Amino acid sequence: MASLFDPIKIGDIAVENRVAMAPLTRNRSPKAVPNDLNVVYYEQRATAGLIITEGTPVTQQGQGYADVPGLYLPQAIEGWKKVTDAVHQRGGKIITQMWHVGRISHTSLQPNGGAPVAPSALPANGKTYIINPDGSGAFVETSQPRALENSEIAGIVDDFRKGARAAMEAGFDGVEIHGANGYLIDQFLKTGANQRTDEYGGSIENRARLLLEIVDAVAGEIGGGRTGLRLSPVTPANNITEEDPQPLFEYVATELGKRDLAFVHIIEGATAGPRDFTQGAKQFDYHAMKAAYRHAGGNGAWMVNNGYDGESAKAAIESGYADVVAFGRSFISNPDLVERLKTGAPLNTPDVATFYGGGAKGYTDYPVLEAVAAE
Ligand code: 8OZ
Repeated sequence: MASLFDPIKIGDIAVENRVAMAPLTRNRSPKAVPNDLNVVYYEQRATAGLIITEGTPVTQQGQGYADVPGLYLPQAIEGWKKVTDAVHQRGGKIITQMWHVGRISHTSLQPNGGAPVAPSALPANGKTYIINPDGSGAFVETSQPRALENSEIAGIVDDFRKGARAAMEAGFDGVEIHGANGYLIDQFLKTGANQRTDEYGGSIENRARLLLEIVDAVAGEIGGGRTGLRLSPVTPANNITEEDPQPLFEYVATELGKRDLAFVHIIEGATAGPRDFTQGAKQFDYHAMKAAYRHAGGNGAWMVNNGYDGESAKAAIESGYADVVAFGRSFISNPDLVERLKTGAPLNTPDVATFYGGGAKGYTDYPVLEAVAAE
């Protein structure tokens, strides 16, 4: 029986244990460039089997929030090199989450102050985070998006391919494609945001086309063994809705299963909310989705996320359901989460007020066990 603390190969990436650090937006990289404080933060968490970085937009058009680090500026690649070096020095593995927010953006963040892009010109009725001209931060309504022209879509696929190449230059062990949480790829997947009448809208096959084109472009560029993706079949995050998620995600799982990928990462339920949240007429069946993936030949790691604790994570691994469990909020407040889960030590409580934006406070100042013991 596998244990949460056993090594595993996630595609081509050999990791020390099955505890992953989930992607976490922290808004501490002004000008989209990772800095020395970000290096300290990731280095502190290098005992995770696998670190998945915060979402990193592949283009400025893919930016939806102030002060998130990107993958599209040469300075950002230099900044990320320091991060990946520090994590590798401590024996960790780190991949980056490649992101395009689609309609979850604001004109002030877009190239030339333009409208954010989306499958259809439907506003999200959600909020994003910007920096005011006076330097203060604010949560504001997302801007009215415009529908992407059919002729623009190949360029977006290519942006992800280039992002994957940039990630390799920056020293990452691989990438996670962000297909979750109501951002661009999820907007294409789901009926609540996609009313297109071309080959990217309508049928399940059409709505999944952008995702699969991106997966193929990225895997073609850097290898499937370094390519994973994140999906959230039923989340309401960023006002995304889907009336019938089960057949959609079983189709996606089947198509992914035909490809050689490192992992599939599933957010179960509402992102950072109830695990039993669902959309559609019936409770979503994650086991059926996984079975569709394996049945189609998929042999990537099955990574699960959302509200796991040590006990439920161990149960998910030991039952054979999950290969890797990703922890988000508990990694914010416990840099040495793996050690704490192993020893049953208590966890520090995360401070919600310092999740987004700011400096070292609530970012790099959470205590580790040794420091607690030495006090
Ligand atoms: C919280 C705040 C801003 C962005 C996601 C990238 O939900 C995010 C995100 C989370 O995937």
